[in-house]
Amino acid sequence: MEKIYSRTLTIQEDKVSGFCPGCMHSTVIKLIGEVLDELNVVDKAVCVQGIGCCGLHMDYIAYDDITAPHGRACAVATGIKRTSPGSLVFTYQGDGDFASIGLAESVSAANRGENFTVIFINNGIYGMTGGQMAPTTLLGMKATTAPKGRIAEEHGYPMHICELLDQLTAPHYLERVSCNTPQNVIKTKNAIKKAFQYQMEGKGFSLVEIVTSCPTNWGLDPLDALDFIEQKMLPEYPLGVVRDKK
Ligand SMILES: Cc1ncc(C[n+]2csc(CCOP(=O)(O)OP(=O)(O)O)c2C)c(N)n1
Repeated sequence: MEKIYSRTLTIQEDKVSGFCPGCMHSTVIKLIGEVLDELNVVDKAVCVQGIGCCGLHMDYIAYDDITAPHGRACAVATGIKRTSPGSLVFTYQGDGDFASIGLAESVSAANRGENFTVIFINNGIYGMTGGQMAPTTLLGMKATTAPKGRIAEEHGYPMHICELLDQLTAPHYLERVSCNTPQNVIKTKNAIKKAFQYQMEGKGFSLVEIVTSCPTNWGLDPLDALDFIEQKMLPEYPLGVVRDKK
């Protein structure tokens, strides 16, 4: 059972997680809860949720949140942060949401240097709708819309969001992390904390890309999915800081 953080920081245990076994959304939202708690900003937090499995987390964590139309979380977050600059605003978006349907809004917000944080969940697939190809799907990786695997000539290449945004002048902090090992979970937490601190200091746009698993749609059991991250995802999506203006 997941621990649930409420705005008063009590832990509710009356809900059972709806995430699939091995899904890392639950790991990431727990880290977000811990960071908000440690920074003492739970009451200031506003989460703008993307559409997808990421949105399920509104049932488990009780900060203020709003669900944006598919892909438009960065546009909604822009409005919230500009009208409520004292809030700690972050989007929580999958790769289908941020990098595909919402790419224009995502890149535009980054280019404007909006002072909010993006938590970008790269699981290489559209999770909620059953495993369609995302911009982040690996070459050769099967998806329901690419049953023979992704082919570069037909579908293009995996999209590297941190590196793409690194072409822009405005973003303050871009880092890619993962949750496939305990050490990497700690690094993920540190990256989320750093991004939130930068926002509180008024530094502008930050994005933390988290390479995660989707065992259900990858057709793997949770432990094999960890191996898949290590052997296939991380060579394509190397971990580390892509930009940190400090
Ligand atoms: C405008 C619109 N188009 C399509 C959908 C269907 N839809 C719901 S979730 C989803 C995929 C989300 O995938 P991703 O952003 O990768 O998140 P995940 O489920 O993997 O966390 C899609 C296409 C929708 N709800 N609204």
